[in-house]
Amino acid sequence: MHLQWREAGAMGTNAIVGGGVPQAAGFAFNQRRAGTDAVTVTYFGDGAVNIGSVLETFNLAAAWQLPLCFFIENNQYAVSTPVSEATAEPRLSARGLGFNIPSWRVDGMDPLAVYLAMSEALEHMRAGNGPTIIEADLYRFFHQNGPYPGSAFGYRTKEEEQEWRERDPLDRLRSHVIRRGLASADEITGEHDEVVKALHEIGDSLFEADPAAKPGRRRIKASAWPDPGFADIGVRGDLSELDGSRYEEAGTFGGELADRRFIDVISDVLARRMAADERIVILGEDVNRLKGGTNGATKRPLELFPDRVLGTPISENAFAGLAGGMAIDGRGRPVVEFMYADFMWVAADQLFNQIAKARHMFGGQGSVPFVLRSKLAAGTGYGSQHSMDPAGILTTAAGLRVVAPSNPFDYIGLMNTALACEDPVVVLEHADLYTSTGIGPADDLDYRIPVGKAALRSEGDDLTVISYLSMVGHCLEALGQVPEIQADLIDLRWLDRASLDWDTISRSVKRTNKVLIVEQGAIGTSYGGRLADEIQRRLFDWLDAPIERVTGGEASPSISKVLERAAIARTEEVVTALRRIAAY
Ligand SMILES: Cc1ncc(C[n+]2csc(CCOP(=O)(O)OP(=O)(O)O)c2C)c(N)n1
Ligand SMILES: [Mg+2]
Repeated sequence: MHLQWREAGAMGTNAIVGGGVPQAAGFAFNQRRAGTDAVTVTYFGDGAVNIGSVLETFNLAAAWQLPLCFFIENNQYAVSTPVSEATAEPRLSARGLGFNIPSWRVDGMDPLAVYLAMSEALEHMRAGNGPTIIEADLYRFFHQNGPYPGSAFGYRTKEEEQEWRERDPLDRLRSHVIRRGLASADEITGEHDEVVKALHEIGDSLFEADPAAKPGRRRIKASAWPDPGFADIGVRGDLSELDGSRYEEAGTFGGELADRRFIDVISDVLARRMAADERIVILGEDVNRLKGGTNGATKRPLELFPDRVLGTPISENAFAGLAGGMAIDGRGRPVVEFMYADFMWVAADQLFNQIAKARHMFGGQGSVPFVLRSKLAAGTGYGSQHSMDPAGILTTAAGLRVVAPSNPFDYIGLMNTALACEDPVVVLEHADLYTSTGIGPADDLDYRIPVGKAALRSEGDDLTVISYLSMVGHCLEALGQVPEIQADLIDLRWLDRASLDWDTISRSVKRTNKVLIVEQGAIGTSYGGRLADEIQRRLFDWLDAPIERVTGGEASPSISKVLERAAIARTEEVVTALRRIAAY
């Protein structure tokens, strides 16, 4: 598990059953886009055939005709569960029919049969005809892990194991080779001994006799253990890729400013980056239709680069994973759109277990230049499964950077930074902001805003208000309505733990000695709780009052306008909190 050897083309083994399969589609996508005849082969078990990641990727790879071979190692069991108990269609290769994927079923104990099947599959994929499935019927002689046979656990018989033993593929290949005169028995034995010797040498370099245990027991040498200081190495990059950036802030910007519509700015900056970086590809549901997706965010990209704006089937886990694969491979720089933030739960494995962990899990050597644009739609009447603020959940993942632009000027700079960063970055967008206008550059689409830099939107000594995204505007409105409070308003911009701007927060809190954290969404998935915890830990001596918070209610918003309004926070809730603090 978690092994990667890029030089050998081994892109990473996975501890989530089926979890690597969507990424394989991303590798195949890059191979085809690079104009090579290389293909990707993803190996997984009979148990993995039933998980959504695999089935979604069957569909996506076939729809997009990717050169991807799904290689099913049907060893008859998933841990102790036999295939016949896990599915009503135990002919696993027959799954291909439902997705229009040509499939082969071979005797996996016969290396030549596997070779022939793979040769035919390769021909199919290299001819540009899309993915293939190979099901190899085979066996593991041992239990799923450890040194004992499966029969020792009672889920199969010794007789069954013996029958498969008699078809051992190594013995079988050996007898074929001898029969055909390709090598003598002695030569093969010599080769075999060579391999065993090499394995012993490797073992000896890692193990030594354990003086405290029974004779023959060995232990790992002290020198083979990693330094404990390595535990967090590689969680994210060092941002050196951003060296030499031209950073701008609206207040000091030398170019021409104009009133810009938020949604136009999204569309313009994406198109601008696509013109500059050929690796950038946009993917998501309907992004290639409706003149720029459901909100118009992909309008310019679609006009200028229609081949690089890809509408996906509805399969967040598969297309997020495919994009993760593109990024891990590095020849692609995907921008994924989630139509609604709530769908991150549907793609949770790819987002949290795969994309967010990949840099660290594979030893910190690779990068994952992946951008996810995710829309928050609280207030649009779409109800409890379309209205979440995902900031609190996304920022639990150490490997994700999370950015929340509150105005057009910042959106351009922050998206440019996200698209230059080698870490995965989630860019939050709020539907309320799409149709709003604000200050932005008249034509400059190339500046960046630094990682970890918040912005002060108003200044005052009474209170520090901390917020992000559309709630920044609501806070400004609220402060206008409560003139008895003069507050610093910090627009965090960068929300993930590693990118929080503690300089700005500390400077303010040391002056005001009071904090109000404002967010819109439900209390359970809230972002502010953890921020409050960190603030009281770092700044306890400067606080004169408990940290106050504005959040939505307990439930996710309902569709009814009245109930939705009651469930979320907007200007009025901030006003109430400010008045409470003023009276304190
Ligand atoms: C999503 C997920 N569920 C459960 C597990 C625990 N688990 C690890 S291996 C395994 C069985 C996998 O069976 P199969 O796909 O047939 O692969 P095999 O080990 O037989 O090659 C299970 C249930 C896991 N790692 N990931
Ligand atoms: Mg299996």
